[in-house]
Amino acid sequence: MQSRRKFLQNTALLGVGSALSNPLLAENKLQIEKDRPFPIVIATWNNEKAVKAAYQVIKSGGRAVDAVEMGAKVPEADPNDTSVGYGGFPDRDGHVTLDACIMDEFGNAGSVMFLEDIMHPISVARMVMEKTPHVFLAGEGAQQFALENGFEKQNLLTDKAKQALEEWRKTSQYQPKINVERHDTIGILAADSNGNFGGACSTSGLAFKMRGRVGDSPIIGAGLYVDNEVGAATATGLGEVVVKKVGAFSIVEMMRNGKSPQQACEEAIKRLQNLKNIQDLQVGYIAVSKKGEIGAFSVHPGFQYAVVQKGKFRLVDSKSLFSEKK
Ligand code: SD4
Repeated sequence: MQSRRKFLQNTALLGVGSALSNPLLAENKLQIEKDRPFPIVIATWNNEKAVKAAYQVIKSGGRAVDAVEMGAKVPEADPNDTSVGYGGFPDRDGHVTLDACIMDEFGNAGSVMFLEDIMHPISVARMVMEKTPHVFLAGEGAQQFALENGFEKQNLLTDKAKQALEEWRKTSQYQPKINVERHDTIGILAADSNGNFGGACSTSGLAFKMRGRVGDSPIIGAGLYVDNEVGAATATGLGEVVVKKVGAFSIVEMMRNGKSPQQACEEAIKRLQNLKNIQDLQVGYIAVSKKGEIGAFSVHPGFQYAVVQKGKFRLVDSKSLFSEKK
């Protein structure tokens, strides 16, 4: 009698053979591949190098979660990016404190917040996801975990960031206003060739924030949310308002209920309208659906997002609630 294993092997071989020998089936398969919107990588702001690095990971057979981790590491290591990792602007006491989170296609999540002296918080967040029973690690505990797992302490405060703090201290006016600082927080979403998602978000948070302040970026559901059945969303801008509206999760839920990513991002921004001072703040959302559709929307003009889809890069100006540049 034929064993079950042998039977499966034979039928698999038969399947491949008939697809290859049937030109119609082979052509169909090619067409399906061509029409597929995946792989796709999309990130907040002009994170061109990051989306390209992430895309490369997928092309080399990596998972979407590997891709977004790699993508987020690009601005984390860039001293000229003043909103993420090394070179990030410090809090008002002169400390660079980092927030990051990551999610994979199985709904796993990991996050670090208020982490100091570690260049790649996104990789620590991934380790929290994969090596601990927890989701969030904060402050000293997050750093201890990182050091125990092979990360090294590094001074992340650059001369440029120090100078910016000194300049700010001349007035010490803390009123987060739109575009007063270069917003470059990276929120990055990816889907591999099979449409499996991953997402990551990494930031040094608001420049000159109070010591201990944590924003939306490491908060699962606020700064980032991935649901492999539906799609993914991420946020940038003033974290306090994103947290209050649980931004990324609300976008994914709206997509689950039938809205396109564009409609969902617009609705999520409109929901900020009942908060006071909306005209003085900036928030940008991006989202991707399971169909590979993209959405983006912001409060004010000036928000851009970077995309690589089927090998092609583009930088897109997001539509916004207000049309006048402030
Ligand atoms: C925060 N959302 O910490 C971040 C800041 C940001 O581009 O996105 N800057 O509130």
